[in-house]
Amino acid sequence: DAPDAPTTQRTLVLVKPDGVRRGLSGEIVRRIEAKGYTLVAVELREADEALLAEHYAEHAGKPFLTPLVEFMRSGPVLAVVAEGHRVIEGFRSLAGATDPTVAAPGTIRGDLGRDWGLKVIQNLVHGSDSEESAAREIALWFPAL
Ligand code: RTP
Ligand code: MG
Repeated sequence: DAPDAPTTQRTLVLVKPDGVRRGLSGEIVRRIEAKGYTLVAVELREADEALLAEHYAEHAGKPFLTPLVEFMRSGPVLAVVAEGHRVIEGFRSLAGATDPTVAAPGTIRGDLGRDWGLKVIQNLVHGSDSEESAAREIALWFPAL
Protein backbone atom coordinates (compact mmCIF):
# COMPACT_ATOMS: atom_id res chain seq x y z
CA ASP A 1 0.00 0.00 0.00
CA ALA A 2 1.01 3.58 -0.54
CA PRO A 3 1.84 5.24 2.82
CA ASP A 4 -1.30 7.37 2.75
CA ALA A 5 -3.70 4.74 1.36
CA PRO A 6 -6.90 4.68 3.44
CA THR A 7 -7.13 1.64 5.70
CA THR A 8 -10.29 -0.32 5.17
CA GLN A 9 -12.16 -1.68 8.10
CA ARG A 10 -15.19 -3.93 8.43
CA THR A 11 -18.00 -3.98 10.98
CA LEU A 12 -20.91 -6.27 11.75
CA VAL A 13 -24.30 -4.56 11.77
CA LEU A 14 -27.46 -6.38 12.80
CA VAL A 15 -30.91 -5.01 12.11
CA LYS A 16 -32.55 -6.49 15.20
CA PRO A 17 -35.97 -8.22 15.07
CA ASP A 18 -37.80 -4.98 15.96
CA GLY A 19 -36.24 -3.27 12.94
CA VAL A 20 -37.10 -6.12 10.57
CA ARG A 21 -40.67 -6.39 11.97
CA ARG A 22 -41.22 -2.67 11.56
CA GLY A 23 -40.05 -2.74 7.97
CA LEU A 24 -37.00 -0.58 8.66
CA SER A 25 -34.31 -2.88 7.20
CA GLY A 26 -34.23 -0.98 3.93
CA GLU A 27 -34.08 2.44 5.65
CA ILE A 28 -31.19 1.27 7.85
CA VAL A 29 -29.24 -0.22 4.92
CA ARG A 30 -30.00 2.98 2.98
CA ARG A 31 -28.34 5.08 5.70
CA ILE A 32 -25.24 2.84 5.67
CA GLU A 33 -24.96 3.17 1.89
CA ALA A 34 -25.80 6.89 1.87
CA LYS A 35 -22.89 7.47 4.26
CA GLY A 36 -20.66 5.91 1.61
CA TYR A 37 -19.89 2.56 3.20
CA THR A 38 -19.76 -0.56 1.06
CA LEU A 39 -21.94 -3.60 1.66
CA VAL A 40 -19.88 -6.79 1.81
CA ALA A 41 -22.58 -9.23 2.95
CA VAL A 42 -26.31 -8.99 3.68
CA GLU A 43 -28.33 -11.93 4.93
CA LEU A 44 -31.68 -12.41 6.67
CA ARG A 45 -31.09 -14.90 9.46
CA GLU A 46 -32.86 -16.63 12.34
CA ALA A 47 -30.23 -16.58 15.07
CA ASP A 48 -30.17 -19.59 17.40
CA GLU A 49 -29.38 -19.50 21.10
CA ALA A 50 -25.80 -20.78 20.69
CA LEU A 51 -24.94 -18.06 18.15
CA LEU A 52 -26.44 -15.36 20.36
CA ALA A 53 -24.71 -16.62 23.53
CA GLU A 54 -21.43 -16.36 21.65
CA HIS A 55 -22.31 -13.00 20.10
CA TYR A 56 -23.22 -11.54 23.51
CA ALA A 57 -20.46 -13.33 25.50
CA GLU A 58 -19.29 -9.96 26.92
CA HIS A 59 -22.69 -9.59 28.64
CA ALA A 60 -22.58 -13.00 30.39
CA GLY A 61 -24.02 -12.64 33.90
CA LYS A 62 -25.80 -9.33 33.24
CA PRO A 63 -29.51 -9.18 34.13
CA PHE A 64 -30.59 -8.12 30.64
CA LEU A 65 -28.85 -11.03 28.86
CA THR A 66 -31.76 -13.51 29.05
CA PRO A 67 -34.43 -11.06 27.80
CA LEU A 68 -31.95 -9.79 25.21
CA VAL A 69 -31.38 -13.27 23.76
CA GLU A 70 -35.14 -13.94 23.87
CA PHE A 71 -35.77 -10.67 21.99
CA MET A 72 -33.07 -11.47 19.43
CA ARG A 73 -34.79 -14.83 18.79
CA SER A 74 -38.25 -13.27 18.38
CA GLY A 75 -37.86 -12.97 14.60
CA PRO A 76 -35.32 -12.74 11.82
CA VAL A 77 -32.40 -10.32 11.95
CA LEU A 78 -30.69 -8.77 8.94
CA ALA A 79 -26.95 -9.42 9.31
CA VAL A 80 -24.78 -6.97 7.37
CA VAL A 81 -21.04 -6.60 6.96
CA ALA A 82 -20.15 -3.05 5.94
CA GLU A 83 -16.74 -1.78 4.91
CA GLY A 84 -14.99 1.55 4.80
CA HIS A 85 -12.44 3.76 6.50
CA ARG A 86 -13.37 3.99 10.24
CA VAL A 87 -16.68 2.19 9.63
CA ILE A 88 -16.80 0.74 13.17
CA GLU A 89 -16.87 4.18 14.77
CA GLY A 90 -18.85 5.59 11.86
CA PHE A 91 -21.70 3.12 12.16
CA ARG A 92 -21.86 3.56 15.96
CA SER A 93 -22.24 7.25 15.21
CA LEU A 94 -25.05 6.58 12.71
CA ALA A 95 -26.77 4.27 15.25
CA GLY A 96 -26.73 6.74 18.15
CA ALA A 97 -26.87 6.07 21.89
CA THR A 98 -28.07 2.69 23.22
CA ASP A 99 -31.18 4.24 24.82
CA PRO A 100 -33.42 5.49 21.98
CA THR A 101 -35.12 7.99 24.27
CA VAL A 102 -31.92 10.00 24.52
CA ALA A 103 -30.27 9.03 21.22
CA ALA A 104 -29.71 12.19 19.18
CA PRO A 105 -32.16 13.05 16.42
CA GLY A 106 -30.49 12.30 13.08
CA THR A 107 -29.36 8.88 14.29
CA ILE A 108 -31.10 5.58 13.53
CA ARG A 109 -32.10 5.07 17.17
CA GLY A 110 -32.89 8.75 17.71
CA ASP A 111 -35.07 9.07 14.62
CA LEU A 112 -36.72 5.66 14.51
CA GLY A 113 -36.43 4.08 17.94
CA ARG A 114 -38.09 4.62 21.25
CA ASP A 115 -38.21 2.91 24.63
CA TRP A 116 -41.35 0.76 24.72
CA GLY A 117 -40.92 0.00 28.44
CA LEU A 118 -40.17 -3.68 27.84
CA LYS A 119 -37.76 -5.98 29.71
CA VAL A 120 -34.91 -5.14 27.39
CA ILE A 121 -34.17 -2.06 25.30
CA GLN A 122 -35.25 -2.67 21.70
CA ASN A 123 -33.08 -0.32 19.73
CA LEU A 124 -33.22 -1.50 16.12
CA VAL A 125 -29.53 -2.13 15.45
CA HIS A 126 -26.31 -3.63 16.71
CA GLY A 127 -22.88 -2.44 15.62
CA SER A 128 -19.50 -3.89 16.57
CA ASP A 129 -17.76 -1.68 19.14
CA SER A 130 -14.05 -2.29 18.38
CA GLU A 131 -11.76 -3.92 15.82
CA GLU A 132 -11.49 -6.98 18.07
CA SER A 133 -15.29 -7.29 18.41
CA ALA A 134 -15.77 -6.76 14.67
CA ALA A 135 -13.30 -9.53 13.76
CA ARG A 136 -14.88 -11.90 16.28
CA GLU A 137 -18.48 -11.11 15.27
CA ILE A 138 -17.85 -11.27 11.51
CA ALA A 139 -16.17 -14.68 11.92
CA LEU A 140 -19.16 -15.82 13.98
CA TRP A 141 -21.93 -14.63 11.64
CA PHE A 142 -20.11 -15.04 8.32
CA PRO A 143 -17.48 -17.76 8.72
CA ALA A 144 -16.94 -17.87 4.95
CA LEU A 145 -15.77 -14.22 4.77
P1 RTP B 1 -25.26 -3.03 20.50
O1 RTP B 1 -24.26 -3.96 21.18
O2 RTP B 1 -26.60 -3.68 20.27
O3 RTP B 1 -24.71 -2.36 19.28
O4 RTP B 1 -25.62 -1.86 21.48
P2 RTP B 1 -24.71 -1.10 22.52
O5 RTP B 1 -23.27 -1.45 22.32
O6 RTP B 1 -25.13 0.32 22.43
O7 RTP B 1 -25.23 -1.69 23.89
P3 RTP B 1 -24.61 -2.84 24.82
O8 RTP B 1 -24.25 -2.23 26.12
O9 RTP B 1 -23.58 -3.64 24.09
O10 RTP B 1 -25.89 -3.75 25.08
C1 RTP B 1 -26.31 -4.65 24.10
C2 RTP B 1 -27.80 -4.53 23.91
O11 RTP B 1 -28.47 -5.03 25.06
C3 RTP B 1 -29.68 -4.32 25.22
N1 RTP B 1 -29.69 -3.70 26.53
N2 RTP B 1 -30.79 -3.58 27.21
N3 RTP B 1 -31.08 -2.15 30.52
C4 RTP B 1 -31.48 -2.72 29.39
O12 RTP B 1 -32.64 -3.04 29.19
C5 RTP B 1 -30.47 -3.01 28.37
N4 RTP B 1 -29.17 -2.78 28.42
C6 RTP B 1 -28.66 -3.21 27.24
C7 RTP B 1 -29.79 -3.31 24.12
O13 RTP B 1 -30.54 -3.91 23.05
C8 RTP B 1 -28.33 -3.12 23.74
O14 RTP B 1 -28.21 -2.64 22.43
MG1 MG C 1 -22.55 -3.49 22.27
